[in-house]
Amino acid sequence: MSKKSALQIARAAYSPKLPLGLQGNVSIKEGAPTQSVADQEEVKKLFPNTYGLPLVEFEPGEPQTYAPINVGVILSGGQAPGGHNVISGLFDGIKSIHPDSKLYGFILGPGGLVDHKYMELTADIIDEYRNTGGFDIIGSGRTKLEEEWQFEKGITILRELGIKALVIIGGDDSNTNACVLAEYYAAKEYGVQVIGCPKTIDGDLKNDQIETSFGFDTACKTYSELIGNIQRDCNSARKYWHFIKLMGRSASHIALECALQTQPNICLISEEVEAKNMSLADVVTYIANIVAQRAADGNNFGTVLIPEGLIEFVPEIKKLIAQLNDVLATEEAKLVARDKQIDFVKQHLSEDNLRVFQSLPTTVAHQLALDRDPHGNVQVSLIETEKLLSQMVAVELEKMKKQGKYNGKFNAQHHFFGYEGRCAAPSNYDADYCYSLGYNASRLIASGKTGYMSIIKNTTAPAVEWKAGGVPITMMMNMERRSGKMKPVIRKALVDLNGAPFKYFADKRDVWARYTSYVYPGPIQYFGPSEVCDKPTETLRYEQA
Ligand code: FBP
Repeated sequence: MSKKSALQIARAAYSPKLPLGLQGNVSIKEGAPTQSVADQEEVKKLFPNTYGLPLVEFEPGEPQTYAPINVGVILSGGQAPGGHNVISGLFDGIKSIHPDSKLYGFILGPGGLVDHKYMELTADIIDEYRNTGGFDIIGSGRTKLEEEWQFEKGITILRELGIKALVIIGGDDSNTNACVLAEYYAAKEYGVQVIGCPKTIDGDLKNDQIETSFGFDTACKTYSELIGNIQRDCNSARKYWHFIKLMGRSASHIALECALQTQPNICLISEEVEAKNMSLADVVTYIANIVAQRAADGNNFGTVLIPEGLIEFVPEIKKLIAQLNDVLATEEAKLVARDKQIDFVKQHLSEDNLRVFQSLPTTVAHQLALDRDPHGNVQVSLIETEKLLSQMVAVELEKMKKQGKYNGKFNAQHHFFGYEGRCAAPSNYDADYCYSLGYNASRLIASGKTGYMSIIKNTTAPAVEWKAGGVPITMMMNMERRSGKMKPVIRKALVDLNGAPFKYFADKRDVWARYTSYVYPGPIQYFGPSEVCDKPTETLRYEQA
């Protein structure tokens, strides 16, 4: 084991808080049957065994005796702070059910289940990872679990290890696949339950039942600390415009939350760009006008927050990506050599899409056309939107200068904050939330549930008042077009332009643009007053107000 930092040693002693409903013996309260959020008939047909199940909630109850249970756990997709606490909560939960219960971790994501790579997670291993960031206890991966042969390979190893329940910790795609697996094992009567846990720093796995995905809190606080530091530097030297791209593949929740925490001069929200049908040129003009206004006030500096997924939301580029996805999903495309693919896609694009495609810098065009993750998503973290925008703003400002509309200096610095926040030591919020999600998953297992996601609600209240329970995953599904086919998927939560967090931001942004109103949040605190250490995100605070 590598050397530990002083904080890591002190933090290992932290006891995550649990909701009252999970402390001691529990009883389960079941609600009415549920429906999917849309496309009810199609989703029901695809999930005959796991559709329509009730919402459940745990309350303090009478003592019960259980047999030991073997459980498997998988970390799926991008890292998010708190994953180790989900696993330690699950471990403590199944041990409280019966001390002879065992926990097995599948190595490097869903691929570990298929390839039979696993390890038993014993108490001494778990203790090394309590309250730490990262997913390194067993590693994570993006293998898609969606084909029958994978499910069959999975059941072989699950039977060999006597595993009766599998917990999949992942985002919307991974939980969709968890539900497909739950349905398959239920239909085949294999006797293995599947439970999901809502993970992703992106914050887009949320709805009426899921208040937030874990990791969002810590990641946003980490980025906001860095943005605050940059803003202080920026306001000290007064000579740079900082273009800061923030992770969040699709939705702009991270950018919005960081804006609420730091009050930058500009924050773009992809969902608004789409709703207003803004072109890339419109976005550039919006930024350039603010730069010019600040320059007129003598302020040749500022900060711009850019959500990673922006490019996919600019309507003209979104249309282009949709056609690229369809073109690339054809059998014909799969036979084309990689170095011939650009020419191939160009031949298959409509006139409008071809014009947009050719107007993009070559690197961006190539990234849009070629690079996809295993779920078919454009790898937006590879696209340097922050540089693309600052270069286009510089050109626009030159034009404005010639027209006498701008007379300032424009020097840009570029940053991308993503990986910096995904493995940070979890904040108290994430440490408690994740531990509760994992512990709660053990209670869903003990209650015989499958096709459910572990949920903890009321999280802006003190932890003891949090509500623990489960939501049927099918309840969050609708049908969407993926890789050229209609598929059942959990609906992604984008920034709600009528929601309180965005409305607050929209109300303040003109003042933040013109005047320097920076806030400097500083680093996450683990020791000290509760209003500093246990503060939830601004997003949750406004949403729950
Ligand atoms: P998940 O949705 O799997 O949690 O991952 C989110 C994310 O962190 C995005 O914000 C980012 O675009 C992507 O992962 C980067 O993926 P990778 O780690 O494969 O580079």
